[in-house]
Amino acid sequence: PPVIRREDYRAPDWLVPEVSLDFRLDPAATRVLARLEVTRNGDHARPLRLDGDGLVPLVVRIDGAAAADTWRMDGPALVIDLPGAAHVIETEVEIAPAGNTQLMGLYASGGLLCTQCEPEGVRRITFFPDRPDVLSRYTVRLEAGEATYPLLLSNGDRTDGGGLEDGRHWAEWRDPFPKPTYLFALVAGDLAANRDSFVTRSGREVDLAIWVKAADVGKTEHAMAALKASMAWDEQTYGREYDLGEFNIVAVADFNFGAMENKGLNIFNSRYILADPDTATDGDYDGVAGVVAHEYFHNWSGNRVTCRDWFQLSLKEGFTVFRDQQFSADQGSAAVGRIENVRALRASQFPEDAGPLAHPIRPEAYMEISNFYTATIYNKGAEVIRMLHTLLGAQAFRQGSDLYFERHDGQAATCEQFVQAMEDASGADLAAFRLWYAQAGTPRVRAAISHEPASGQARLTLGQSVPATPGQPVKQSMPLPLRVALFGELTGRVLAPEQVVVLDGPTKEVLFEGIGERPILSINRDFSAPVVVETDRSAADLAFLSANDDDPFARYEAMQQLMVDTLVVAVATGTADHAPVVEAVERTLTDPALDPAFVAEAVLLPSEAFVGDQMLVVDPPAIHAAREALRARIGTRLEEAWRAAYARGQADRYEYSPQAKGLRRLRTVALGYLAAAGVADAAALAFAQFDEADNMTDRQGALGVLANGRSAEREDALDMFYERYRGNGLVLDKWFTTQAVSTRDDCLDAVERLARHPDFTLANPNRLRALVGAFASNQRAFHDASGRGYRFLADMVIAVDRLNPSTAAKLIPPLGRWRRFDGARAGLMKAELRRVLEVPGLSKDVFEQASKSLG
Ligand code: DPP
Ligand code: ZN
Repeated sequence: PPVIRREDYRAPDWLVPEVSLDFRLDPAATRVLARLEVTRNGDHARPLRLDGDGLVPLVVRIDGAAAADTWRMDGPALVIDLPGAAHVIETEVEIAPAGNTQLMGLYASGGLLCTQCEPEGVRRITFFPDRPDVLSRYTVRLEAGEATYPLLLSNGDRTDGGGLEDGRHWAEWRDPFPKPTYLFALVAGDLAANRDSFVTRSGREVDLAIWVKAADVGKTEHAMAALKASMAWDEQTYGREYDLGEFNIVAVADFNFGAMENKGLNIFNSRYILADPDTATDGDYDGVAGVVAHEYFHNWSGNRVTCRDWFQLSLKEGFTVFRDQQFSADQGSAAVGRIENVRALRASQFPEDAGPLAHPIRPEAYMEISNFYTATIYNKGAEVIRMLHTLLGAQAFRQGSDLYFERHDGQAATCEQFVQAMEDASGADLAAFRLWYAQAGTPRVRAAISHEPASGQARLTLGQSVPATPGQPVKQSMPLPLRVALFGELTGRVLAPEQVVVLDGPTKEVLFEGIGERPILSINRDFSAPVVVETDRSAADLAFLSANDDDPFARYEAMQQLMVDTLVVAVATGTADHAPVVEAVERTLTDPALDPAFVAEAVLLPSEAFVGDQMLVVDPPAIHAAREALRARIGTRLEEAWRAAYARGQADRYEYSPQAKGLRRLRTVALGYLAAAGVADAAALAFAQFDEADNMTDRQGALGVLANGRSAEREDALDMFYERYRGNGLVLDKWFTTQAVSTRDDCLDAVERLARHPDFTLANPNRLRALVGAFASNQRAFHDASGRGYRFLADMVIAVDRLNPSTAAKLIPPLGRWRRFDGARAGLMKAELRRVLEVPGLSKDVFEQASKSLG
């Protein structure tokens, strides 16, 4: 497949300022009539090229006349030779949404017809210049059978509609804001709404509606509250107001992404809309609020200002993830939110940055853009924006964002223009900062502190290196904003209050005066730079920080480092001193001043995968054994404290509040440690929690603990859970995932069996991720020495690729980590990648990921 390069960007030859689309909707055969007003862009003689994917033109008219000899097909595209500067082009095609298993373009899901057009879905619906820098005003007419499709939605505001003969009806929608193809959307179906309204700060009333199946309307309250909170927050924090009379959200069960920010008509994966206490965990509630906010914020960062080309994807995604993270921090616990952000970054972005698929947040080349909706573009992209916020300060950052929106409203912009606006508004020199857009790889920072008691001087020595990544063997130093503070070992006092040190060369020294006692270094506080920090801090220093640092993230981080150091030693030598970890956990667990939500995160051991990431050669069974041994030790030694935390988390009645959430979280963490300790009543406690729960957080938490064990209660609970929720796809996903992430020896057998379960399907991306994606994250089971885990994943990739290439390709990265494993495992992993590549008719999505992964 051809490689598309950023340096080859050329402005579009033709623009389409106005478009009318007329849909005669039918699942088997939908007619799409398009009327494009096209204008030549610049002085050239090139023809009009309309992208298509699997489309056959039934009619092509130019300025109202059939013109058979002026157009031709060039592969999937329709090419028309045109004189002059402006024309009207009409085309007609027929498509079959019911047969669209890619879930890209117009497709059917659970009796609905809906669209997903980002990044290149419109070319599967109609002939069009399907690129983000062609902005058009859309008028959309929808026509369908009224009984099956009483609801007809598109972007913008509804302008007209009515009944027709033969039980059909129609609606017309007009979106006054020019937008690229990827933001086009329509929905037809039989849905009910949770309706509300929002008055913007300038006094305009906006009609809000969240459309779901009638039986699910009761599960939309949390999403609606999040939507209204997001609308108010964006006015207050960024001065951004909503701009249409309506805002519609639709939930669908089959969806490739989490959600989609189509102008005025957001379409969501139902897992990020539906939530009630019986079916959604506290984590699910957070996911709903975060994604509702994310998509809403795109109305400015993405829609009003969009991307010039797909290499600029992080322009909208990095900025919008940063915005949704800020929002969530303001709504709930900022400390726990930051811990979760960093944990997600380390779980998915760091491995990506260290492997064969590493790319800068603004990539240079791709075969298939769907492969670049990555943790790097999204999560590292957000960290880059966060560093700008740190470097410039909140006020200058806001001035920069105001200038960016003011300059580029209605345009398709670039990452460079964003940085330029930040630079112009703040006066800061961001020349070196631009490297963050160009260089891949996670920088490593070495930090050491020395102290001279006589002079009262402390010297912080910093060094950085940026590892080589594919296509980038040599790297320049990047500006790394590191929040630093010093604490006194003896007094526990702050010796040097927090300051931002910018490490902008290979090395740097920072001198601190008046340091009367040995200082302990607290660095990269609040995770101010997305880097790996290496220090020679002792277990005692880390334990000190885990108990005394005044930055909650740094406190969490010190504990994690202590745990990681202990586990790495245990894996390397077969034994380690558990005492410092046990003592640090005890101190945190029994500190009454700490928020239980924070405690629950701080006392969790790092994942097996994260421990593996610290090692030259990953040894999955040894890591598993070392981690389980440490878990058991923490459980046994602190049994009384875990029992106390467990009892404290027992609520009379479910409540949704930050306090109640924190206690629930800590309760299940405590249950996990009691089970790890092997206390006699662990299974009975877990089963009672499972059985008596009045909320999904407690129920799934207990099920997860049981699923790791060998009790009779385990099978009972899994059966009961299945019987109770078999009709609810989102909850059934949890049943699959719980078994796929189990720490039991027979997990792989169970996963292979579950793949043959009647409720397993390749057609639904959520179900696929629930079983196959979750399993691939289970380091020990996936990396079973037999290679069966690899074969299972490759079989899934091959099977899914026939239906849904973009989703199949997302399963490949775990196989690409072969360089990190021993020769036998690496050989088995590579063999599976080769087997995938030999499949005839492979999609370019899977080809790109598998061939790059083989390296
Ligand atoms: N643009 C979507 C989102 O990240 C993904 N398709 O919100
Ligand atoms: Zn997004």
